[in-house]
Amino acid sequence: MEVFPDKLRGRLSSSALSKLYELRNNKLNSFLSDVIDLCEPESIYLVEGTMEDIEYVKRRALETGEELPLSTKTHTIHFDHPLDQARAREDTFILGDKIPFVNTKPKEEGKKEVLSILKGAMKGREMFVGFYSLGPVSSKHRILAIQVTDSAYVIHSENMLYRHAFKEFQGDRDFLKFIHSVGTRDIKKRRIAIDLEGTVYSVNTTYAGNSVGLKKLALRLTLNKAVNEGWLSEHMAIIGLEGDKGVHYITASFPSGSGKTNTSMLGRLVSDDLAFIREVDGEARAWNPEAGVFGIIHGINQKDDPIIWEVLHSEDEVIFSNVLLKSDGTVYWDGSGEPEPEKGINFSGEWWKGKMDDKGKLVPASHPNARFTVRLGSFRNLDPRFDDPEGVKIEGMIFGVKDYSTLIPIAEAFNWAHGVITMGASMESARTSAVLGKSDEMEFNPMALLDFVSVSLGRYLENYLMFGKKLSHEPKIFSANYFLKNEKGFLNGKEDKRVWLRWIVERIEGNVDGLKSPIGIIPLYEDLSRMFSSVLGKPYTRENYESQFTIRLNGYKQKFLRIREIYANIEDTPYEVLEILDKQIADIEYYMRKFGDNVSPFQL
Ligand code: OXD
Ligand code: MN
Repeated sequence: MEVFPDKLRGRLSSSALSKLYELRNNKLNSFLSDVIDLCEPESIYLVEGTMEDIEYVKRRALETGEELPLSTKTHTIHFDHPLDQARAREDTFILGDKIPFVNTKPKEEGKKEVLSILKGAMKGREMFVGFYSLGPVSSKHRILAIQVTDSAYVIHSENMLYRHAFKEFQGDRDFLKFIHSVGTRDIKKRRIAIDLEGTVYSVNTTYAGNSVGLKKLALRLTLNKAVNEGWLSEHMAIIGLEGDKGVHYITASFPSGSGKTNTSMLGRLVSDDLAFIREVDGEARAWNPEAGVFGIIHGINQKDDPIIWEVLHSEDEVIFSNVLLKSDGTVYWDGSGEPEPEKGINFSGEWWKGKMDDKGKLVPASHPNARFTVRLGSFRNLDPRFDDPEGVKIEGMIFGVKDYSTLIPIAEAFNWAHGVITMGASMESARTSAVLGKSDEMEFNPMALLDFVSVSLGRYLENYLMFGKKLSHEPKIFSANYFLKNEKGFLNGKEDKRVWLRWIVERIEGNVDGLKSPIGIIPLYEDLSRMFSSVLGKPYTRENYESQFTIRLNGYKQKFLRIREIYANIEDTPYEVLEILDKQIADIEYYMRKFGDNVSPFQL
């Protein structure tokens, strides 16, 4: 028996109603009628993804004042509440039993609370319903998702960041569900509640990392699904690197704000933030669940980020968020290399140079976590295969951190398990501005995913180790750190990462040997010297090499002891994890007995 709820009739246009009717998706209809009962919107707009829909949403975002027009007609600016400028860790929780390192709330209690805040939240408001696919629409691995929101800015962002897939909802298809309301913007009542059965509720927030369901909220659901089904749903960019023998795809996992977006611009862009990785015929294949970029804008300048700069200055559609709006209708952000204006409007309201907040701290012109939202199609380095339903074959994986004191710039793991555990699972990185709170504190952040794990780390790593066992072509695993310092300051220039990527490609193509060290395989001086010259046209001295690749054995040892302690205290950590860490520590200690606290690469 078909149920076509009456509730839908009064609130939808007749053409939207008949389209919904034609889908004959009872799960969808009953979901929508439940949301109507809960949020009580005045009207509903279905976003199928037609030109008309796209234009309508953009217009509504301006009419509601959620976005303001800029002098370039295709650009807009959006501001989030001053206390809602980043991901709200404390207000985001998985509904369910306690899991170490994961913010959880008992299911009944957490759900009751968020539902009570959402009750009637859309009264007098328009509700948008968007239909999307995570991953290429024609891929058999794509995941369908629905966003319901009363924010035109949120649905506008979804339209730019994800693939429309209305027709795919035909029949009783399953889908992930995201329910968002701007609410009353009362930060004390901000809640992001994640029900791993497939629904996320978000209210009293607009910052996209908390409100745009398909991005970081979906990641919690797909990660859980991946662990249950034996694949990987990761916080990783996907990049194609051109070698002498063709294009090789790698993934890159970096905590936000430590070089991921920038790294993805150095090759062919497939994804800048997220990856689904599955085993197919013994290969690791990857897809980008997204179709756009929600990137940090702070520090983006013409010299270091020419491709992003070009996109932000093109006629293509851009939503800027939390940057400074100037009186001429253009925008400014810190680190752009342009002169700081005297005044403007920013996330704190009216802004002038020297403005202090109520704690007596200078208010920056643009927020350190200010962002841009653009479509992938705007990037001239977009890989032609970014939408390939078969995905791309992954031959390398980078785990990168922002570490001022210990990790060398680049190293290769001995094998999958060594890389997964000592590089991925052992990541510690300086805290990012993408999260509310203090930045620059060192934080344990395995696979740059700690904020997004929705299962216990033990199960998560067990799945990773099992995944490796299914592969007959294991990707090589690398650790990277662009931020190493000594007493004189940073040891590498911003552009040096091009050389590390070149080394990775040459390792994949089997062109270069490496030097065995206790923590992995490291580059040989001669190879780097050749690459600095061919890639950057720069000399590379033996002193440069020695300062960058001296292995700070004691630093590494202390780090692995900290990591071992963490995993030893997690009940379901696979035994193999501790075994690998113990062996790693023992190997370092062996070198320490021979060389002391540091070993120069010339001694290896
Ligand atoms: C992001 C993040 O927005 O990781 O990508 O914070
Ligand atoms: Mn991210």
